[in-house]
Amino acid sequence: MLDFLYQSGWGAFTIMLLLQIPFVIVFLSIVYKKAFVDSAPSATHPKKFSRVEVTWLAFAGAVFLLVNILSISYMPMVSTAHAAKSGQAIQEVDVTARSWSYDISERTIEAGVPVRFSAKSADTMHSFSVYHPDGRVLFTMQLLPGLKQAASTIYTFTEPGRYTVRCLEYCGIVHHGMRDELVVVDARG
Ligand SMILES: [Cu+2]
Repeated sequence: MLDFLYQSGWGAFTIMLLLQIPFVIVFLSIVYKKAFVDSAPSATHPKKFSRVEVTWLAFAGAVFLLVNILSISYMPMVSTAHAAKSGQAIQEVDVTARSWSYDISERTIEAGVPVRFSAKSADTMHSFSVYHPDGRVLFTMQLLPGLKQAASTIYTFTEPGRYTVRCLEYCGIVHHGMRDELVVVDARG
């Protein structure tokens, strides 16, 4: 069930639809109420904050903070800084994107070894986006043309497999065909 949700376009579409249903229900019920049940202006007291509102606001604020704090280490710049500081050997991979293919200096990568992807674009805006074999996007780098310094990120693959590379910035008529592959191999094997 969960596999279906993130491995197919229909899964993403279903989730999007489900997320929107509560909003649509609330919206339509308010429209209905103000049109047919009670069309007078709403009686609000801007200076009074009810207990329910304060509780709700505190709850939403706490969830917001918690989610942000817990996910900090997953942010690419933070995990990149950690990997760079760890002193571990880093595998270097250079990427040049052009319409509509990639030059990748090394497509075979060892699992468990941090890889620094240094990527640039030779012509127009592209991206270097890496997908897990099960279809999840692991990270994406936006590649702007004309920059002196390559964009770079460090990522450590943990599972062997075939990882698809795709461009996620619309870059012209064969944008959909702009894909490549990285093969992650078990370091011991
Ligand atoms: Cu593209």
